[in-house]
Amino acid sequence: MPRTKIDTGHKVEYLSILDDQNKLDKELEPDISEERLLELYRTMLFGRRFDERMLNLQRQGRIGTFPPIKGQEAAQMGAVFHLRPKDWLVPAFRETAAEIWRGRSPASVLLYYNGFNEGTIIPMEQRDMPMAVPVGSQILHAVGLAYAAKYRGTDEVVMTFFGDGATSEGDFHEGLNCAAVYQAPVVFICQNNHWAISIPLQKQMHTATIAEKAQAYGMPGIQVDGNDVLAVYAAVEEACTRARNSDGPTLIECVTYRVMMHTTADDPSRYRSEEEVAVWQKKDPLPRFETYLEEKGLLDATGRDDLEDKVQQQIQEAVDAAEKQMKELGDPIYMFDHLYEQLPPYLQRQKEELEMRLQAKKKEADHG
Ligand SMILES: Cc1ncc(C[n+]2csc(CCOP(=O)(O)OP(=O)(O)O)c2C)c(N)n1
Ligand SMILES: [Mg+2]
Repeated sequence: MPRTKIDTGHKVEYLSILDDQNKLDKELEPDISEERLLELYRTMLFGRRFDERMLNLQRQGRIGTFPPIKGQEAAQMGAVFHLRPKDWLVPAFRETAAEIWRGRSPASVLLYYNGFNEGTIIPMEQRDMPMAVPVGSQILHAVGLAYAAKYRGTDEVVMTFFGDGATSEGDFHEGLNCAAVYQAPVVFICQNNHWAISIPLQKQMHTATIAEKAQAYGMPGIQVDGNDVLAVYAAVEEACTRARNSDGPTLIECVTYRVMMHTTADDPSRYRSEEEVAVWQKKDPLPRFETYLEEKGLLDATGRDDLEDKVQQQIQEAVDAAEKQMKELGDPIYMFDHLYEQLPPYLQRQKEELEMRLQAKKKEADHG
């Protein structure tokens, strides 16, 4: 019996609409109303400025460790913008812009990164799952939600985000397989930002793309320029339509870059070059989208300044509200209170360390 070849019929499609030289492919330009285009821009700008402010707050000791999103605003907003309130968002831990657009208050983000349980509360009617720090675990939750939506005969869509590193977890493979078998209405958004802490993409996998992994599970997969918000928007629109029409899941690989550190506890200069970062800074999604809007006559210098002012004001209000609430709440030490009747030794040690740090902080404040 000679060896034969099975033609799976698949090639990986790559989509870019507004390239990094700002050349627009008119034929592929998605049909988005002027109002929605500006809203999309506002949310991306908010995501960027809030991230910058959080970094300042962290460096001033006013919030704890957090993972910056800078450079990934298009991948997040171009995707989540398609969700209706009755759809589900299942984030990882780097989707601050997407979560805020869905309705999470920026103040609650600040509370969360200061260790207050109050920063994790999601209103019952809001169909968002909490941030998932165990890498890849949220993928399974998304598939379960989508299976339930299908079982109940709704047209709800579930969108989940994860990184390139998460594709090495068993949860990713189990999740995609299960979603395809049950034709569950999930949109899998992989933000391939080239790094999983200090592990570069080429040490994470041996395939040319992440999108091609969809083929093995029997679902459509596409790679898009994740710094081109129009390309993300167009690809995710197709995927959401597919999910709503009971045509199953899709994997979308958004090629982007983590411009900043993994979290504020990380120093990327120890493992990557400045030259590499500089290449990606030139592909920054925000100026690219700004130029597009300017050329359409939707944005000018005055409009941009006004928006910057409004965004900064909103951020300041959030910081003030969070700091006021934190003062009222006191110390976040009660985070240890309700999980165990008796704390295991490792948590007891963490509690004591936090108590010590909080006392030192108080002393420092008292001495001006
Ligand atoms: C199961 C698990 N293993 C390890 C970690 C530690 N960890 C946190 S983030 C991360 C890398 C994630 O990389 P990626 O999925 O590419 O997401 P990114 O941080 O780039 O957004 C690791 C290993 C974790 N949180 N959970
Ligand atoms: Mg990554």
